[in-house]
Amino acid sequence: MAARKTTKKPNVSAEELKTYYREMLLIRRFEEKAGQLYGMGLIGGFCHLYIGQEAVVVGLEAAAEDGDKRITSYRDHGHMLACGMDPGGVMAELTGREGGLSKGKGGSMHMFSKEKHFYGGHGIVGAQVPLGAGLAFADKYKDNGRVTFTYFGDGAANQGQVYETFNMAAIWQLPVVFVIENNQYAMGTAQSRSTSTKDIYHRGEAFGIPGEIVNGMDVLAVKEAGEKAVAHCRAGKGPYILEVKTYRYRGHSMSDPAKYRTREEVQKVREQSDPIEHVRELLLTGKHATEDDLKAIDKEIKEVVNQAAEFAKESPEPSLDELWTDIYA
Ligand SMILES: Cc1ncc(C[n+]2csc(CCOP(=O)(O)OP(=O)(O)O)c2C)c(N)n1
Ligand SMILES: [Mg+2]
Repeated sequence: MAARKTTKKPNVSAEELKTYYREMLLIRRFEEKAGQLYGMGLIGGFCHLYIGQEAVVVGLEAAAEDGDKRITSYRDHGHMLACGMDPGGVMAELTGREGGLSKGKGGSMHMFSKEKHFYGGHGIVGAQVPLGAGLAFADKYKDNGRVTFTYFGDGAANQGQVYETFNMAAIWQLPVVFVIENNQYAMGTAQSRSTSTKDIYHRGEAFGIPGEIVNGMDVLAVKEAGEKAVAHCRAGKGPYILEVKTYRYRGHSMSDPAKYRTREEVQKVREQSDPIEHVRELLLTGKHATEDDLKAIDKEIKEVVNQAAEFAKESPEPSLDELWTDIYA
């Protein structure tokens, strides 16, 4: 993973930088709170936190336009918050309550939003990849200029369905950005143990799909790469692959004892490449914000997250009648 860069003068406004800071911080604090509620027994089942990977979604959302679509795996809270879904609705879904975005019946891995064009939340590794191509197929058919961001992990990238999808997306020149969130682990398996090559994006070459590596700890680099990928898709040139090198600070899920890596390894990334610290430094050294300005943002975000947690605790359990709604048969 590339080390943090602070010397390069960023080509963004102070307001934009503050927005990215705020959005990444919201994800981080939200996930920390979710971890706490899980520890208190208020969240059951699986819960996969996104801490460390915040710059990936925030950077790509900065490159998206209204009406663009997104679909991802079970590690999905960050994607939902970054596309503007309500933190209270997401948190209440985690606690399985009526006020949750899936009325408490989907949980952490299964939320959707028609309004924000968020198509899940998928617990089956890799399953969202062909679905993402399908969403892009619909847009191509409608000729509406929309692009679909299809996110998946380094582990998922070893699945056969990913390459069937690459083939079809290339044949049909679908407007889809395949985002490989390479956080270097698939559950407890390091990428070096599961994947034959260090980089994954070049597998697209076999299908004629261009791609590149992106520093996923630098929100500005992600945004820039995202804009390039989106422009490629909107120009009708077909799919594009972004392999975003990132790192997950927490275990795979809340029940992971994390014996497959050292504390020092995690600590080193936190100290040297944290994506939020990166923007914080840019804001301070560029004199775009003072410590007090950033403290005020921190306070504001804490308040949003506390309110989401209160809502998630106070919302009632779904009524028994809900057993018979939203089902196919
Ligand atoms: C088809 C399928 N196989 C196995 C699993 C169990 N499983 C859940 S997550 C995971 C690892 C995926 O790793 P990666 O794609 O790198 O995503 P990350 O968790 O790092 O975000 C596995 C094997 C599953 N959910 N679905
Ligand atoms: Mg992974």
